[in-house]
Amino acid sequence: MGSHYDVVVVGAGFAGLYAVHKMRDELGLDVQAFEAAGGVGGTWWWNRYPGARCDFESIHYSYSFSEEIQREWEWSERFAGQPEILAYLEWVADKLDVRRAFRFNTRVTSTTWDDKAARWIICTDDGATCTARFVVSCVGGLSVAKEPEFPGSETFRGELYRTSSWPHEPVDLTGKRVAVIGTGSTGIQVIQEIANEAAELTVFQRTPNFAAPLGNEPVDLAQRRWNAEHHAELRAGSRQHMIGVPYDPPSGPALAATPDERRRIFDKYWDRGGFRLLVSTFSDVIFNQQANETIAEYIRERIRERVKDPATAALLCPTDHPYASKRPPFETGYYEAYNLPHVHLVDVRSAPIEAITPTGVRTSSKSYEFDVIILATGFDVFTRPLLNLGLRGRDGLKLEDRWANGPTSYLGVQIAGFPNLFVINGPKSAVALYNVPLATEDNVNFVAAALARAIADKTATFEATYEAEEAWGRLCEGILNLTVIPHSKGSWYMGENIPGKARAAYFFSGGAPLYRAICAEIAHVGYGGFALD
Ligand code: N01
Repeated sequence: MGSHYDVVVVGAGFAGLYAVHKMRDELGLDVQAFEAAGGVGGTWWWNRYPGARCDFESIHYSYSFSEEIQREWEWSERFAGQPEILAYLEWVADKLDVRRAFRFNTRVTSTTWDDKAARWIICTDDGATCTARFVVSCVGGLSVAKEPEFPGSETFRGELYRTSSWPHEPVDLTGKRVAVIGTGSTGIQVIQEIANEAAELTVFQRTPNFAAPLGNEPVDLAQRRWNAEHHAELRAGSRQHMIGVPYDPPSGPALAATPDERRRIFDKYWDRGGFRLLVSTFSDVIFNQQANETIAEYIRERIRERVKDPATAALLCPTDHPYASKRPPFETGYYEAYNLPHVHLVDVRSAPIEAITPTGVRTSSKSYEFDVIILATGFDVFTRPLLNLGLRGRDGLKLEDRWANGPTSYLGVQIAGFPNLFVINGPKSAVALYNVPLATEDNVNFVAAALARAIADKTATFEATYEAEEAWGRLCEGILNLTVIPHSKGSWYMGENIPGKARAAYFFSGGAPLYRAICAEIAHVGYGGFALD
């Protein structure tokens, strides 16, 4: 057996970097971290596809824990692109000197609880083994690509790329016939970016999406200075907002407004960018299907205005799910791309993709030839990244078996039966509807305080109880059922994008302030719902 550590951290994204800093530099613990990628960045290391960009404003989608980091880093665009976010995370990693805690290009293959010794045994794909008193998973929720259902991808004679493992060297699409499969946030970003580069671009769409303008622009010097001077008040506003960004509160219920008033408010927030259209317009659009239909129809109208061919516009208008019941994407010129003569939209709802062939794609009605195929078909969210750690808890309990009927957790941070394992942004945490860096900081701070308590009390095991987990699951389910989200079809929000995956509440949807207050209260009362032995 190799070395023993206080804590093993897995993952070097936003969560892993902060967790290492917190556990090592603030708690003084002996930390070993592993990362499958060749460097830091997590999502932003892997997702290098053309057009990759964050749709939360960077001034908010960044760490808030350090005065110095906030003061020194300046964002060049309102919604930064992948290269700038990766550069930021690399800069933070150097500033905190956390790289030396990591073994890169090293994947954790099994994580087994040793009941007698009250510690974890961690094996990695380089054949090494170590042990740790605590494991902190920072593997992310959207980090394992969905396995494509189409047979034949290995037979394709052209170039085939997945957005989530895009090559590091430039991919030249000029003069090529390109296919994009998938029109979620990723597909939309790729399509609008490459539409002018490819000779022919064919988009395979199964479900149209409600995309709204991103509203990106460069940040001028005056604004940068203002941001640097006001970050404290911006963060204070973020902490009070349900999605962790200081957006305007909504104007009351849509159903109480006249059609003209609704139009005025939707117009006001339409191109101001980001999630404002959802959270700053009307209070009932996320809860009431009739109210939701008012915003859904508004977006459809705007799509019809922008797409010249009425048949293409009709195909691009979602009609089978409420707005925001699937995670809403944001765009810049996405709909206009379909006005270009060399951009084609293929409906694979009516004629599904049957196979990738040596020369292209075959649907149930036609075969298409391509030089390049890009898969933007999404992720096996929340559960798969944790299952891939090969977790076995008390008495050899496999996480697969524990989660046979869907994921369970207490607060998203612990799983009953898996003592001393902590999860950052796990299933049933608040992260899906919450600005990720702030959600991350909340979870890491909670876990660090829990570890400090366990160490101070000489507690051998810190573990969520089954009862607490069940109650938390019911709360997550109950709040989600108040919203339109369960009316989505095929959304990763409900685990429905993966054939055979359990349909469940995968996250806490009660908003960031409530989540944070519950976590704080639970810590304050001595970690109710956790067994400290
Ligand atoms: O994945 P998705 P994504 N045949 O699951 C289609 C975050 N993100 O990578 O809807 C045909 O949303 C599928 O069709 P359907 C963000 O949280 C953030 O785009 O299942 N099509 C859908 O169109 C986002 O929500 C940013 O009918 C198939 C697409 O593939 C999350 O990542 C940027 C298919 C998958 O869409 C995931 O987004 C990008 C099949 N067999 C992503 N299987 C930011 O800006 C799947 N599809 C921060």
